[in-house]
Amino acid sequence: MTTQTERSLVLVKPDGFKRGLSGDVLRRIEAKGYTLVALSIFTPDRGRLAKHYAEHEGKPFYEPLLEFMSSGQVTAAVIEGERCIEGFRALAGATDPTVALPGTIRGDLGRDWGLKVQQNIVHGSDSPESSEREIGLWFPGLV
Ligand code: IDP
Ligand code: MG
Repeated sequence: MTTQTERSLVLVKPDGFKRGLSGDVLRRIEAKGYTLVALSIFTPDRGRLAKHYAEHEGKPFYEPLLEFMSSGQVTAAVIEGERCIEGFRALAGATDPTVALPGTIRGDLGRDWGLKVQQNIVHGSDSPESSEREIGLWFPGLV
């Protein structure tokens, strides 16, 4: 099977950043063998978050999600490697941290806090199209 090198946009969300988990997430990415292409720390603004999460507009967790994601600093990374989009999603684990398997970022480090939005430590692009769009949004100088 031949595969192409691809890139993915990873965010350590404000919950992960506040808990000092950026290093652990980046360590897992590097230990897996993916390359760090770009790294930045910033507080996401609502305008770009609305674009980032446009697919979720209208869902009950949409407003709480934007509120949560703009509540503090994130560590943003562009990572690279063959099938790294799928590979990072596997490292991250299921969206719901309660059922995310042990061994995954969300399974090892996340839990349900009884809030309107699941705080689950990380974001990772879910397709090559999302990745291109999200990298253009958060790292406009890169593409
Ligand atoms: P993903 O981050 O695993 O790709 P998405 O479905 O894209 O999951 O949802 C984006 C984010 O919105 C999730 O990471 C999580 O923080 C939150 N979220 C998704 N679904 C729910 C839900 O049903 N209840 C509460 N929060 C949710
Ligand atoms: Mg998603």
